[in-house]
Amino acid sequence: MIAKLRMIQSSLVLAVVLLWGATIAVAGEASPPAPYEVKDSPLPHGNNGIAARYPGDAGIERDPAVVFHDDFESGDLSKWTPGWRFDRARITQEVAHSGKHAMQWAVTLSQGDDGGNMAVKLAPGLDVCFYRVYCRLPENFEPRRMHGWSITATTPGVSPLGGAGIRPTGKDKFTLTLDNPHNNLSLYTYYPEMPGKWGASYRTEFSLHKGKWQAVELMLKANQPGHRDGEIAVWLDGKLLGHWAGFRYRDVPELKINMVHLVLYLHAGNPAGSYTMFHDDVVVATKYIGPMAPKK
Ligand SMILES: [Ca+2]
Repeated sequence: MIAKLRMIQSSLVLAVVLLWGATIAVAGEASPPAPYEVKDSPLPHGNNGIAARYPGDAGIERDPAVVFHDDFESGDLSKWTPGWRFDRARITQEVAHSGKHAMQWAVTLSQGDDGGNMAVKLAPGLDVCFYRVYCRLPENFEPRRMHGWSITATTPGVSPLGGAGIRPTGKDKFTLTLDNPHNNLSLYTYYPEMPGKWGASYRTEFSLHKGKWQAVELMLKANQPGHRDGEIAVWLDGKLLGHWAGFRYRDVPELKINMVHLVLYLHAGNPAGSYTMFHDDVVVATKYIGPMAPKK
């Protein structure tokens, strides 16, 4: 009887050792499963978001899912935290998507890259963030040589948009940036399991248009620590252009999305000259926002 018990005991020990071995094998796997495009995405699109309930965005800031709104009708940029080359930011009445005011990046490209950045801090931090911006690109630049706006999660002391080429650890940061290489709207994202050290690009087949107001919406959903269930998505005027899932963005729940950035970054590959990029009707929320609904 005792011998039998000992045998069972040894089998249990062996089973635990094997399980432990399997755990080590998983932790040390050479290439983790890559994120994948979600076909037939269940995400909402079109006029099925928060904005549909607030024609002209009137009162949208009072929706329980909305954490930030700026239509720039205050005539200033006091809701924003100045970032890189903030002196290029202006309030303009030249063109506006809503009301009489919009925000404008006024950039004179001479030597090297140029642009500007301003940000909104989100407190408390979020596990999922939808970020809708109306933008109007200048007629005279090559959109393939620009980077756009971002959603970031950082711990104190970590630069949200700096640190290019540094792989996140799972505890310090993750980011999502709108990008436009080869004139394809793309999502550029930093996460611990990205294949290279420069971030990974998820490309759609769609392009931004010049000289026209367009609603671009980004979604960044953090994973549950221990799971690869983070997601990203992008919409243009309510059309879902791309949705990818399977990201491990973080290993600790306290690393949350805590900033959005309104960025224009122009590469020196554009001809020297003056460029203006207009923004209006910014909304940040925890649910799909969608394009502005017409006023009744
Ligand atoms: Ca406005």
